[in-house]
Amino acid sequence: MRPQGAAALAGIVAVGVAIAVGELAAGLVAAIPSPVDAIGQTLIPRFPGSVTSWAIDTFGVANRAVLTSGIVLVALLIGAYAGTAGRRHLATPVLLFGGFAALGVLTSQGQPGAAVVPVTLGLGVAAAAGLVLLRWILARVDEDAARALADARDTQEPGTSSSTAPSTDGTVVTVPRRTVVATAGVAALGAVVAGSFGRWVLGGGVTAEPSELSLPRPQSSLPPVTPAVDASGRIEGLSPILTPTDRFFRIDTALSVPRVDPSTWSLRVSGMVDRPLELSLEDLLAEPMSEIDATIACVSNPVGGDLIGTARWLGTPLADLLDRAGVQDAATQIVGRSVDGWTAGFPTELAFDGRDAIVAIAMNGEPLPARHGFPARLIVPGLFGYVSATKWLQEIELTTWEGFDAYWVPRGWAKEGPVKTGARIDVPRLGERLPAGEVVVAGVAWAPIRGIRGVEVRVDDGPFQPAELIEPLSDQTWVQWTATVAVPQGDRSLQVRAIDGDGVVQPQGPRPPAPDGAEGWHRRSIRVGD
Ligand SMILES: Nc1nc2c(c(=O)[nH]1)N[C@H]1C(S)=C(S)[C@@H](COP(=O)(O)O)O[C@H]1N2
Ligand SMILES: [Mo]
Repeated sequence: MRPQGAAALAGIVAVGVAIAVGELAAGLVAAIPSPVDAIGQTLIPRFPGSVTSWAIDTFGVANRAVLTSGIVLVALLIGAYAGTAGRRHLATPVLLFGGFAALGVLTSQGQPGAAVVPVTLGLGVAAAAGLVLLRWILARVDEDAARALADARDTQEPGTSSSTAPSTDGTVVTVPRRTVVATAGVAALGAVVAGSFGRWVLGGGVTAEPSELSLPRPQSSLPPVTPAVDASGRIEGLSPILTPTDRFFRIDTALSVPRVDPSTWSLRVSGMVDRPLELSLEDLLAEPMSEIDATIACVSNPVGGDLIGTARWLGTPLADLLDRAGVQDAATQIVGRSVDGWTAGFPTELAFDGRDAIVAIAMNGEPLPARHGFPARLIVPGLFGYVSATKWLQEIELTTWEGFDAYWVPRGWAKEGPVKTGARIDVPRLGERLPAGEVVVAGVAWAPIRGIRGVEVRVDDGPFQPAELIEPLSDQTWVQWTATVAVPQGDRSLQVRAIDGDGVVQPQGPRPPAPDGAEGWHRRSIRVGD
């Protein structure tokens, strides 16, 4: 291996180690946000809306991972440069590593819960670890190169011309691979293990706070979900009527899950109200609680997609809090603001029109997990998440409709986000081979808060036939449906459409998710017979 190559490798590994130490520190110390995420979070709002939308369309839920990988990749490339430059002058890597640490410290200051001293210490240690490792490997590389050069001079006898002898300008001097590769390998492995552990913790792997909370009882409880109201026990592959929390979709702009300290957290009701409120978590838990079943959906959910789920939420009615604060007549918009500065807004009247809008503190009988907004979030049945479902809620601000555009609006998404009527085929599964004859088709359909009046299925482009509806939990939730249809042999497709509670047939579309939600009748290809 040539010394320059070895030096570049050393630089890459050293940056990897520095990043890993930074992520590990972030995982272990709540006041240190992930440096990689901090840089990413600072970049995101600076991207034009078209770039953000493109990234979400192209990479879907993975867009976060793509951004963080990109940042790490660029850092590793700069590391390769730092390594080669560092053979001559250690000043270059010192500047680059120091610069990265400084960038991490600066960008972290916009992150929730960040404290300057721990961040500076953590990133200082991370940069120092990388530099010490780099210096050590570079010293070995130079020693080995010098020795190889000396050996080459000794063995080169006068008058012989050996094709294997290295030239004295050093260009083909080789370094014993073992030292560099072994050190680099061990360091890289350590970096991967430490970095992954840090990321795992940041991703919500350890969430001590939520489980410690004891939940208040609702004023009246909903009946338990029995097999009679959940057909998923009978039909394999059908979505359960309540989505288990660990299978619930997650969508947000947070690169790492905000970890809120329940002892210092508070919720404000502010803006155009006569009596602004501020509630600690204890205060909030003491409010009257209601239990509601509601389906929430993401505007980015494609036809047939799974960015939709139903949970039994526990929370205090939004209307009660607002009445207490005294909403002024001119306040036409309710804006939810999260601890990480994200916002969502919807018309004030929707908190008072009879739907069960709540400040939720629990889902499916457990305190909200960190991923889903611990300690509190808004749930407004019938509205897409991006206009309503603020997680890690910190402030409910009353303002005017014209006076404020929430996070996704300037990025090209519609200002109003009612959930569109939709239906999805869960069974049979994609590409499933089935015996000829009668085929059981099943799935879910939703039109919160209008409810579902009917669901119809058809084979290929044949006539639509009515499906059977399982008794819904409420008009705010999806319904399960099943149908048994005769399917002739061959490559076939099944298609579904829903009819909402007002009797309106779901539009055929197709339309993409942007700017206000996808439209289309979900179709599934199957193979029947041999
Ligand atoms: N703080 C915060 N809350 C947020 C978001 C976000 O980016 N930040 N995304 C919203 C969007 S777009 C959706 S679809 C829902 C998803 O909720 P879930 O992740 O609990 O399923 O959260 C909403 N709440
Ligand atoms: Mo969303």
